[in-house]
Amino acid sequence: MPRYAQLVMGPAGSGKSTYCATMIQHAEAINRSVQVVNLDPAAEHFTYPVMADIRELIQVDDVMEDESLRFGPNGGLVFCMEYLANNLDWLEENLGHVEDDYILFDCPGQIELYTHLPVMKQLVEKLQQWEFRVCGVFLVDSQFMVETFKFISGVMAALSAMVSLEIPQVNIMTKMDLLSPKAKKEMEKYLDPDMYSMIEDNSATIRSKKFNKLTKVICDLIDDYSMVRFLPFDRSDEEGINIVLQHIDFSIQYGEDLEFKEPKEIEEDSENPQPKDSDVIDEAIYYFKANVFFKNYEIKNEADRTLIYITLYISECLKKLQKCSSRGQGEKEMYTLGITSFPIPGEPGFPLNAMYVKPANKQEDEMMRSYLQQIRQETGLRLCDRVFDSQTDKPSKWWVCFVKRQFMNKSLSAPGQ
Ligand SMILES: Nc1nc2c(ncn2[C@@H]2O[C@H](COP(=O)(O)OP(=O)(O)O)[C@@H](O)[C@H]2O)c(=O)[nH]1
Ligand SMILES: [Mg+2]
Repeated sequence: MPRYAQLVMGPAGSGKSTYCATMIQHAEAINRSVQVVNLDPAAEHFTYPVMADIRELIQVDDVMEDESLRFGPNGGLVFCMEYLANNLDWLEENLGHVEDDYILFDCPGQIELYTHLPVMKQLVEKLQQWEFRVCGVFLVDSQFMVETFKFISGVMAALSAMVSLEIPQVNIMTKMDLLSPKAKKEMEKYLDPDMYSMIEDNSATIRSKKFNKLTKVICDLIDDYSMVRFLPFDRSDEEGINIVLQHIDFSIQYGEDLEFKEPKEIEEDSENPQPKDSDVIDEAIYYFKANVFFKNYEIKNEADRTLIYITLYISECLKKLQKCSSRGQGEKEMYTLGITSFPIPGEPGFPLNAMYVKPANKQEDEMMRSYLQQIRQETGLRLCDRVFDSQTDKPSKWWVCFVKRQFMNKSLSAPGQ
């Protein structure tokens, strides 16, 4: 069974330790076990519990005070990391041999560790030998990224780590909560970097023509190969944190063993039996599989049409439920979505007009509307049963799998597309 690791990197003060603390809290909230190892010999305080701390092996103050070494803070730190690389048995011992564990490594901020020194690479190789799947998580402070020049410098630092470590890497812009609304708006273009337009926007601030040209070429290259993308990170935004975690989990294939089960397997799963007297709503939830459903679906009768309607509605519900952290909140959202005015067959906006016959008169119209509304309400409630664990009120295992799957498959495609 593999083990999973995030190597949390980035310049000093970019928010690595805060990121680790936030992730630990988030993991707790969604019932996942995640632990942290502090690898920063100069760390003074952090707010998370550690499973291992490099300062038990070596302290940067001791190195700096050593008469024979006479290091400054930077040199001292690099010395400590090299010392770690030469004493990786210490780390192995502290990590133990727990299968399936998930560990964040809170690394130091010396940028040279990620650009040209071999220490981090040695660490990665060792972790891989110990059966860890490692994802690099490179943080940059959004405060320093609001201008094109600074953004490019952040991109290059992230790229440098990517190239030297040769592992999947997720890049993150931290401290999004500190940005003014205007800066946040400005930041949007950096999060989905259409580098061309950025350069056009800022060309007045670029003085040298040659420099302008070089910057443009670098941007084009990065853009063409989609090499560096950033995800926003705001420690107060649960949903955003979850998206970051999903990206990372996806890159190291965390939870492969929790994959979606085929309906037959679920039937055999005694914890999750399909209700004996199930109706079309249960069936739709039961067979709901993002992206697969419509492509190969042949409509045979009215029940199939209902099934398709419910399936589309399920995907709407799930988008809402993704933002809910408790069953109570979920039920409220589902109620609102269920009664919100919605189109029925024959009306513009109904997604399946080609497949449905519109009501022949006012009476049929009303009946159809009330039938669909009942279906919507009931579907929403039953989804809450699946999405929230009845004992913990937290998102269920099924839901965690689903979100992951959804992330991989993008959104549901409509019929005929
Ligand atoms: N407002 C805000 N402050 C943050 C955030 N992340 C980090 N900080 C602050 O930035 C400083 C440096 O953070 P720290 O996690 O110690 O950075 P590290 O050196 O990369 O480990 C601390 O004062 C944190 O409180 C964030 O998301 N929002
Ligand atoms: Mg730190």
